[in-house]
Amino acid sequence: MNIDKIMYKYELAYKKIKSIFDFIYNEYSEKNDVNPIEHIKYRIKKSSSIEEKLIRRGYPVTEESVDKYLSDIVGVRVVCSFLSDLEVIKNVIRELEEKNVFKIIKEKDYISNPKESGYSSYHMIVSVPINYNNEISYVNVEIQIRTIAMDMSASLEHKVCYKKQDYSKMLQKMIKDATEFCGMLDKNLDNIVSLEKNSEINNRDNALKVVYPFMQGSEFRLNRLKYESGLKFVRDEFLELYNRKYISEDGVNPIEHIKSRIKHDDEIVRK
Ligand code: 0O2
Repeated sequence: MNIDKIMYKYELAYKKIKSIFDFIYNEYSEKNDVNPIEHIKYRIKKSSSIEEKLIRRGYPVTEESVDKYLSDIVGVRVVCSFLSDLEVIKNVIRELEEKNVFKIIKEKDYISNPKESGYSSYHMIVSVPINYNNEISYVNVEIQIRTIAMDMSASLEHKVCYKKQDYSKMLQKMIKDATEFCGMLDKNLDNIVSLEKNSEINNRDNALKVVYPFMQGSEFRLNRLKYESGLKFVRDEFLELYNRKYISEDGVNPIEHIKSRIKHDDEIVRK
């Protein structure tokens, strides 16, 4: 199978979906709304994982099979703080469908119906239009939506158990317990968050708001370019090298994911 032949199309879909979700994330951050998104992770499946998945599912290892059977060559993982935020994100995705940005073709609710492993997450497969060879083509993209707590247990489970036949019963139980604990944590957090939201509504008129007088009419604008290039340097040069070194030495990457940010102007002034 010559995977490179078909990857270009997936790279276009990757760029498109990334720009859509980066835009959503930035909109929430810039409006200084409470951002329902904690972080977003994007990935294109490696060719070794594509082959492994076709074999695992019993499909022929051909270029046609990739398009026909795999919907998660391009993946987006939206990690939210609380359960209620997941609904916000699902609605944003539905609104995008109404605006014909893409089409939702499948939804899988592993939160109401967790997998045997305890895996919880909400999956939406969307069909994204791209301009490929001067024609409109459609590429399926898998969007996984989950809370921080779900992400923690799923990431651990993925690292030590998922797709491994030989993990011990004890480890399996530990991971299941952790998953159950995370589920409980989400429910409790959700109760607290909704109580706080209600009391916020009741107290809206006489709410005790922290007002920073020095911020009023602040014209402060950070020269972001300088910081963006510093951040890009650290990410691209240093961390890429670091990752490559570890991955090539023993095939195991000690880093699960990397998060970076540049402080917003109002936060800088407040601080
Ligand atoms: P990887 O290594 O994460 O890329 P189907 O729709 O059933 O034909 P598909 O696409 O396998 O086929 O759907 P499913 O089962 O929803 O799995 C999609 C992805 O969800 C998986 O991709 C995993 O990323 C994640 N996932 C599914 N089940 C589990 C689980 O039990 N534990 C963990 N941690 N993650 C899970 P891949 O390609 O299998 O793996």
